[in-house]
Amino acid sequence: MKIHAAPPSPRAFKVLAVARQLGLDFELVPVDLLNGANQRPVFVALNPNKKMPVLEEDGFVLWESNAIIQYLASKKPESGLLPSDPRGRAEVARWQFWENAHWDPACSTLLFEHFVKKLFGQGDPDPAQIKKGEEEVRRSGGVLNGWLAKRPFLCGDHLSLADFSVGAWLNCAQLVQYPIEEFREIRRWHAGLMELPAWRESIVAPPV
Ligand SMILES: N[C@@H](CCC(=O)N[C@@H](CS)C(=O)NCC(=O)O)C(=O)O
Repeated sequence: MKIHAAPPSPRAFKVLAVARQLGLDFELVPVDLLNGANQRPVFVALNPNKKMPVLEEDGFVLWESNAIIQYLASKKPESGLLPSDPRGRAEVARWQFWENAHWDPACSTLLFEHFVKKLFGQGDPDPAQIKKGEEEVRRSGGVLNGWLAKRPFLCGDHLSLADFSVGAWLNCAQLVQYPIEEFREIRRWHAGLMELPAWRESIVAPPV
């Protein structure tokens, strides 16, 4: 099984961390975004969106990080990362859809403005975009913090894929200056995730 990824990205992180948490054998194929590796025909043949991460296994190709981690967890149902009962599975789906619709756009706006733009020589941060990103992180972060005040993990007492999908964005919290100082439950939860060896092993400092 190959995982094509640029490891510093939160979307790559969730895939690599879940694969390691599950103890799956895989080959990491680095995607050098800075040099346009995702634009090359060989990569576009895997993902016409020209985006990583991508999983490849015996001719099966899968893109979209949340779909990939669902596939990985399905290989190890005993891990409990993706429950098999309908309600447990729906709770994981709820937070993965929430991440895609709200948390990813909010966090990635700030990641782009504060860091990626400079890295790719795409100009100065745009104050209007930063304001928008901060408002969205505060709004969604309030929901997340309130939810975590009542349970140790996003889906209750046990670690699940939801924690990987949503928590992945917090590894770069300082770099990206998310306005989350007031959200104690988020910080408590993320500190717990950082205790997982698979989580720590998958954090890769971005190039500077
Ligand atoms: N929804 C997709 C988003 C993937 C994505 O946006 N990947 C970015 C890096 S984090 C990428 O490959 N960007 C390259 C480009 O747009 O040129 C997922 O979760 O897998």
